[in-house]
Amino acid sequence: DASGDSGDDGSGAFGAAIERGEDVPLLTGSGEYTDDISRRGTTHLAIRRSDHAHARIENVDTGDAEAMDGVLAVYTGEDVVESGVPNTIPTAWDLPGLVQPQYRMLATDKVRHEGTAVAAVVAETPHVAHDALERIDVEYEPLEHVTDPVEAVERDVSPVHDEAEDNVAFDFELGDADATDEAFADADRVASVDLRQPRIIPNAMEPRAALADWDETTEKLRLWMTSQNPHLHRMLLSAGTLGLPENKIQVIAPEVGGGFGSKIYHYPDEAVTAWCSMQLGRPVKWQATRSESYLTDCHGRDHVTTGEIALDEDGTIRGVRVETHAGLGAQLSQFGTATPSYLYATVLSGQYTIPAIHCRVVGAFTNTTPVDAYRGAGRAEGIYVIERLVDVGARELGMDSVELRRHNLVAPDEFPYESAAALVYDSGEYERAMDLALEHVDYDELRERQRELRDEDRYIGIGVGNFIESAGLSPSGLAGDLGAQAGGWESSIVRFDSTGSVTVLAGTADQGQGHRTTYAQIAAEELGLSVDDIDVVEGDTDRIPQGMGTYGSRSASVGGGSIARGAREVREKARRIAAHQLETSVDDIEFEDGEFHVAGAPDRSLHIQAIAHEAYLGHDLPEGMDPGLEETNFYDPENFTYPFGTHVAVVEVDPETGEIEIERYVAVDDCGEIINPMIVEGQVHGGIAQGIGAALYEGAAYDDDGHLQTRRMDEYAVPHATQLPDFETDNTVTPSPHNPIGVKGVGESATIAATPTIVSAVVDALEPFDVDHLDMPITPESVWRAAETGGDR
Ligand code: MCN
Repeated sequence: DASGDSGDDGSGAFGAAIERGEDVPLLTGSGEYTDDISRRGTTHLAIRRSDHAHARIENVDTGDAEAMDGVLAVYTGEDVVESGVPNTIPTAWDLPGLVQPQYRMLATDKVRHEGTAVAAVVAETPHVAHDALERIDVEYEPLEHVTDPVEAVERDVSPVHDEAEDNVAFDFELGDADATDEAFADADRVASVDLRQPRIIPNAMEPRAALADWDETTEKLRLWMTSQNPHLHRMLLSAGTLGLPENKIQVIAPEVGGGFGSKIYHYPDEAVTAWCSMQLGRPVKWQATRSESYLTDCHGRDHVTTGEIALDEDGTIRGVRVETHAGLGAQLSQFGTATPSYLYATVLSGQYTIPAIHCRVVGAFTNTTPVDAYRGAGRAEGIYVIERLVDVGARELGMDSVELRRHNLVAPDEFPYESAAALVYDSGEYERAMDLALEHVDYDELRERQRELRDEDRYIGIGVGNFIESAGLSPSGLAGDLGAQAGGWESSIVRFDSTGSVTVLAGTADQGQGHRTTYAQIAAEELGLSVDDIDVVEGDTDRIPQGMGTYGSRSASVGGGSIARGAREVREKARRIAAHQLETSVDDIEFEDGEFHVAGAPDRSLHIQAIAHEAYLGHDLPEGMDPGLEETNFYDPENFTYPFGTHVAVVEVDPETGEIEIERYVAVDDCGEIINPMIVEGQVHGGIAQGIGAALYEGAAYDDDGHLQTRRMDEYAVPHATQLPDFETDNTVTPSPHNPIGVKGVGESATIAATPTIVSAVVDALEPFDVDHLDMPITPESVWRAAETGGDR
């Protein structure tokens, strides 16, 4: 029963590889993105950004810019302060002892990273606005800067914020330190790894954009923007930033060209766009350039870690200890505190039964672009650490890494499994997925081939990556206990109209994931209809009253769960109308393929679409029933979902040239019941590409002056299709018991899995050269050096 426990025969839409309905407008160019939208009298905003990593602002002279033809206004940070708006970019996640410095729309006293917004120009055309930026004269007194999270804390450097003299924003601990120390003392062996997870720059196809239209007569703001969560943006913009009630703000996310996390956050730029419109009473548009995105979209990762694993000779893992310095950048971004703390430390048990875990994370301010969630967010960093530890542990024991993994896997009968890192895993069959992945590559034969090839001085490596993910942060109460300033629920409306068509209005917001297709499949299944009968609407806070948005691979489970529940309520109301009109009791009504019929009398039937018509006529409804056929649903799941799987990579490295070739890539994923296998496969493909990108190509770099060196697409290596192998994908299906449709998320799984899998494969290939670990991105140069020196350089 692909539709979970709904108990009725659906339409077969759930589980079908239906083509994505959204693709035709996207592929033919008729999709409407923020920059495609214009209002009468639209003006254009450009933002002057700091070219210093750290400096005091001595003076901002806007006179020359203001005098330019076509310039309407030039604003500084002082102007925003004087306007009296609250002027705060709030963080949405609190932690014990968190230092929360002021974060304003435009800087007033200091710039704290290259790219800090210092002044705003509004002009009649975008070209004039950009030209005017150069006429703004900003005088700075440069200050000492720091870009590395360890140096920020350990070296005596001038603080990024006066409130945090040692640059420590938080010092977070999870797990039982004493029990972990004991486990290490009692264990036969200890292995460790020092590793870095470099900064990743998200590369959505569409850079961020906003169009704000303040209506002075109604005092209402309409804001079109590249948002993954319009309702959260409405919430954060309202009280904290602009000082407006939520009902005076409409946030609309039209087509959004990718996000990967970067469009979750409440940045200064969109807020400045809105504020400028409120000042001028005219529509204002801001469209980031690609380089501006590189400087200002929140980066991901930036961890420096020491991990240790305690083992017994037989391969039993006794404990794991992790200490990480996490770079937060110059300001606390929305979920920038949650990502390296709870989202990271809680997955350190991976797929394994580990009795003792302790993790400490020092969150450090640095003079860099703020860091926040990037696809895999926290979970990717955590799984990377445990998978590297399992590999170095296997080396230490002289054991095959698959055997070490197998020895410690959480078994199917141990669920729900409470890990020592505080999560309760819902369900899983880890060994089955691992064996399936190993079967695809014929693991034993492959190891044999590896041995033979080494005799010919050829080096293939086999990398295995086991992962879990905690997807869809919930329930809201738990999120609140951990510091979230937002809920973990999702909301939707399922609405029949009088012609029998259905509109699903959902609080999530697609950026390419295919919600219009998969949500239609869920509703069609529950209502016995075709997907063509269903229209899905997202991304408009005036049409969809409430929502939390799309991140953390939550839409299928939390958003889809809400839609399924709403559709079931609608179906039950329709059943009561059917019983009434067919003059029988509700219990005697059966439902199949959209048709309600009297049990044992299939010819006495009414179609749900005909009932919809009756519901809106309201002429003949059961006594006391209100007309209409729609339900609003709020769904707050009782737990996360826990997707899992095993990825296997086979690489060949050439120690002479350092070249790495990926021969095969196999991904076995388990995301519970699958709504649309084609979309799931697409998500896995994209995720693997990003995971490989991190392992082999990507990484933001700062120079000695604190300038971003990788500031354009030709300086930052996003992998090309030609650098990627053919992906071989497969699935196991272990339904989530916490979810009305049995689904688990899939949007981040493959990114989480692919990075450790590839690193594991390259390091495995270099085993004869005594290489235990290589930091990312692993380049031909680093492979060559490692082969030369055994990983010492
Ligand atoms: N799905 C399914 N069956 C399942 C699980 C999911 O058919 N068992 C479908 C869903 O219905 C949805 C898609 O797969 O159409 C992804 O679902 P889900 O895992 O719930 O993730 P979200 O929709 O919440 O998307 C967020 C996730 C994240 S966190 C990042 S980052 C990411 C990702 O999705 N960014 C993306 N995938 C992306 N894909 C594109 N094209 N662009 C991005 O920016």
